[in-house]
Amino acid sequence: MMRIDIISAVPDLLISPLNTSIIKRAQDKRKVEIFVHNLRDYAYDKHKQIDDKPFGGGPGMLLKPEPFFECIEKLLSERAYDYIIFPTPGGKYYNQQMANKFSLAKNIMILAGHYKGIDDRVREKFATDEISIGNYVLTGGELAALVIIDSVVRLIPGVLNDSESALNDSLMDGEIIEAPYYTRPAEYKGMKVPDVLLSGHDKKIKEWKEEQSKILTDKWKKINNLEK
Ligand code: 6GU
Repeated sequence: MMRIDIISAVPDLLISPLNTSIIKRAQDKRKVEIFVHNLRDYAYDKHKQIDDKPFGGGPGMLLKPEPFFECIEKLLSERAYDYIIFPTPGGKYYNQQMANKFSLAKNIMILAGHYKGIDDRVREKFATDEISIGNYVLTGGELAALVIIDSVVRLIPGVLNDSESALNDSLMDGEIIEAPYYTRPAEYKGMKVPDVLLSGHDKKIKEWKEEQSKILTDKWKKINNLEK
């Protein structure tokens, strides 16, 4: 079973999403176990302080190194980690290939910063993979951690059922956009489901899906300035 440990100053941002829907089901099925560690539990000074002002000035507060070191070193004393992921806007842009790589791991640790970030010695000492989830700024690494966990857990064998994983076929490398899907009613507010999907003609349906997929993939490449 895969094990994921997340260290965070704001564990409430993580708890509910990790105990909902497919990620919850994956844990219930013993495909993955996920532990959220509250940074404050590792603040050993009398005021349980986890943040402090940055040296050199500037706005905002930084997470202090000691609680991270305490928590990380405790975890490292218990098992080896394949990856220690550090979500940061300065990291490598996350993609499906990276999710595929992480999904083969036994043990993963994720260090989620908040406020202005974490004292940089934590990254320097422990991070194996620095990851950004896109060109915009979040309030902390927690949402990025959830994105990474969701994309990794769904790849673990036995997590998705057949109908869920069929969606996955052509998306293996995240480079093909699938044809649109419709369900009943066949007409809603004057908007009709494409006739071919109601025809029962398997070969024509397959051809239509391939054609739509190509159109949407070309459009996706164009609006994102990818090749061609
Ligand atoms: Cl990983 N963290 C933060 N704080 N902002 C981000 C990000 C990560 N990726 C994109 N923006």
